[in-house]
Amino acid sequence: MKTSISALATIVALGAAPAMAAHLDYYTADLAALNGSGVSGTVFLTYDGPEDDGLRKLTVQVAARGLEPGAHAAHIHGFPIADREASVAPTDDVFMPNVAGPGNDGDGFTELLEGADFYGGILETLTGLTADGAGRVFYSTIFDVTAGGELDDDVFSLDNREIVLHGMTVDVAPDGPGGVDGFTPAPANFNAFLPIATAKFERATLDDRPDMTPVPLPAAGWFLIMGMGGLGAMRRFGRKTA
Ligand SMILES: [Cu+2]
Repeated sequence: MKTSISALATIVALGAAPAMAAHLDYYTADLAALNGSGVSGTVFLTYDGPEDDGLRKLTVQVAARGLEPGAHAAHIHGFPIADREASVAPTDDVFMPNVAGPGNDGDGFTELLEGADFYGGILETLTGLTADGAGRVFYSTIFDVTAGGELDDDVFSLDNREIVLHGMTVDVAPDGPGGVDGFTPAPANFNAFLPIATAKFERATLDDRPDMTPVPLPAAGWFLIMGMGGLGAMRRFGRKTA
């Protein structure tokens, strides 16, 4: 049922093809919405481990929906290797944004730095992640991690690492240092760094890879897109999902 991969996913698979004898590790993460964003989706990582040539690469695939159309910041977050601790997605059951306390200004938002206590700092940036006109993301990128770095470990692992998606429009500016959260004053009210979804990576198999084929929108969705700009919007939509 996962055989209907798109051209995009096929390219990714071909990219990993020379690694027949390599050790592949898979991780998956189900996105949990933050700050009432309504975002959901799946993230899938393929770590192509060292071969004779010593090359290592990490493929990141994101299939998500419920985002505001346009560009979004997105990162792999985690704690430093020397200070590794178990990360936790800062959902409302572990971080109550309305309850002020240490590391929580109680303003009702799970802000960038409040969340960082749970998912750590930025380890890798998913450059160019963009939601289409219907708020959907089908994104893939490959990191060359041959040189190791922040994601490296004694045994390369993405355990206790998370993905965080950012950026949504809010009615009220979160408290705290405004510049830190990238809040743009009204009328834009777009908070570029506000976390909108996060997920902790878990070990997976290839069967867990999300279907990267954009399913056709229901008729109502097409009417919405048409209403948002007619053919121009359709052309943009087609290019983003090609
Ligand atoms: Cu981030």
